[in-house]
Amino acid sequence: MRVLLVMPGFAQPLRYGPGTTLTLPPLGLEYVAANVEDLAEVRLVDNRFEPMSSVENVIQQFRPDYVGISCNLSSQIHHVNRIAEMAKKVAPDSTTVVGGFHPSLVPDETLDSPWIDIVVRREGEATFRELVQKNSPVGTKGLSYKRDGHKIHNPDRDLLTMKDLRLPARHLRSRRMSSSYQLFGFPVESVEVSRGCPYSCRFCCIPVFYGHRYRRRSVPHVMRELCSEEIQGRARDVYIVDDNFTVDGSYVSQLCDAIIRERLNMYFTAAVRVDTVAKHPALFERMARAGFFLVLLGIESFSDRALQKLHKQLRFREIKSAIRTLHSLGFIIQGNIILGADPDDTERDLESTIETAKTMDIDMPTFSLLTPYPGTDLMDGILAGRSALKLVTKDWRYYNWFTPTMQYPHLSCEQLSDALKRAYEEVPFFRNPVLTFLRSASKLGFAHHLPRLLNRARLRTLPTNLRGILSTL
Ligand code: B12
Repeated sequence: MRVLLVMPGFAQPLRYGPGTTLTLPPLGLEYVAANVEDLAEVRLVDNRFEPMSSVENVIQQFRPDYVGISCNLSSQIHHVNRIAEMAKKVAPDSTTVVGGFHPSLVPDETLDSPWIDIVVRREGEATFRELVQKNSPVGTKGLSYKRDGHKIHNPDRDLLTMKDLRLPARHLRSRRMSSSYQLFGFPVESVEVSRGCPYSCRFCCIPVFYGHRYRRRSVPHVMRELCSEEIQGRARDVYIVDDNFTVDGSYVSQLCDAIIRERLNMYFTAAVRVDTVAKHPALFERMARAGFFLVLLGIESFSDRALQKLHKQLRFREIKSAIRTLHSLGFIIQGNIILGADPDDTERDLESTIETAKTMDIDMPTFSLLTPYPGTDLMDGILAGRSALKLVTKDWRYYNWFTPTMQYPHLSCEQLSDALKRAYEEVPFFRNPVLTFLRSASKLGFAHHLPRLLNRARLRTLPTNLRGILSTL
């Protein structure tokens, strides 16, 4: 049995923002691969830097029985379809399988494609394993598939127990893949500590995808991965991909203690909620000591009214206080701000959001438009006619955060597009990386940073790093 797993390229390059500064390994596919390696010969190809012609060559030569394609972003589904079409044409006997957020949340529509045979809904590890093992979708929980012109949706599969997770199959990467995963030019690894989020922000599909449950791995399990040769031999930077890393403060403290005890001397990036910073500053001090350096904040809006409508459970004063606390601890902040966060927004509101952003000390501000992804309360409300907003397109290619997809009562699509353009022009992204780094580095002292900076892995990649940092200027 042969299995080819494909990470699709982005259909459209990012128009704005830090798209070029970060490329993460295909962690989801590496988890899936780890669970079928003992059953099949597995290959992994990353179409973000391997052109379609290379993917085609691999299919031609490898002749896979299963071609598994990841599709987390709705805006990728069109491109994923093209890959599936190519697979079917080059290897007509292969079965095409897609997994990830988008197909999981609209499986029926995904199967409308003549090129896609099977959808693996939600977590892929156990479901894909069973499919490969039985070599048939019949009766396998968590699968949707087509048979004799009908779509069949097998029952859901229970969520996995995180302690039993096999570690991702990082060894399947080609040399080219290994050298391509970077954060500002530094080799970076992605690590997942938990799945799910207990909050219910209206624009987020995580609660539905993970059945409103939050699960996390044990500290020793995570440490085993962080200390593995595959990570230690390659990268000094780790990007924690969890949506909300600090859900359980005492767990995060224990993990940080273990990282400090092991003297890992790495830098970590994680997404955290603003209110957790405001409520638990001591936790962030511990994180800073463990090497957490860049934090991603979902700020979303500076208006309490908009934050309330987004069900964000957050207030503007907490945003201000979190930024102060994080800077006092030496963190560098990336914060996203939504333009048109409130359905009742007017042009004046867009203007005032941009003006307020200029006054906030966010090192790397990014801006986006409110986008109703499948499985979100926002999309459900629109489809049910409960919202003042209306869809202007259902072409998923435009669901990229930067293209207007909804009609507002008091705003036109042009006004939204113009405001987004202006925001990126007028509010600088990472205005002065060297000064920002020095300001942050001085907080915990050079003794903290030196072993993280002066090591062989880092020096080897210095020219690429400088290029990465310069590209943001
Ligand atoms: C890290 C991340 C990013 C990284 C890039 C990731 C990368 N690989 O390079 C960055 C920061 C660049 C990014 C950018 C964006 N992201 Co993003 N991102 C994530 C995040 C937080 C983690 C992804 C991840 O690694 N998960 C961990 C792995 C283990 O899980 P997984 O990939 O889901 O795989 C599992 C299953 O899905 C399934 N599976 C997946 N693929 C396949 C394939 C097969 C064959 C099978 C069998 C199973 C399977 O099995 C896997 C194991 O269980 C997710 C949310 C999340 N918690 O997952 C959002 C998420 C995917 N992103 C999202 C969005 C909207 C974006 C942006 C548009 C905006 C943004 N938030 O910045 C941009 C788009 C960038 C672009 N160029 O177009 C949305 C997607 C919604 C949608 N329907 O489109 C998500 C779901 C966040 C959310 N809360 O809504 N993102």
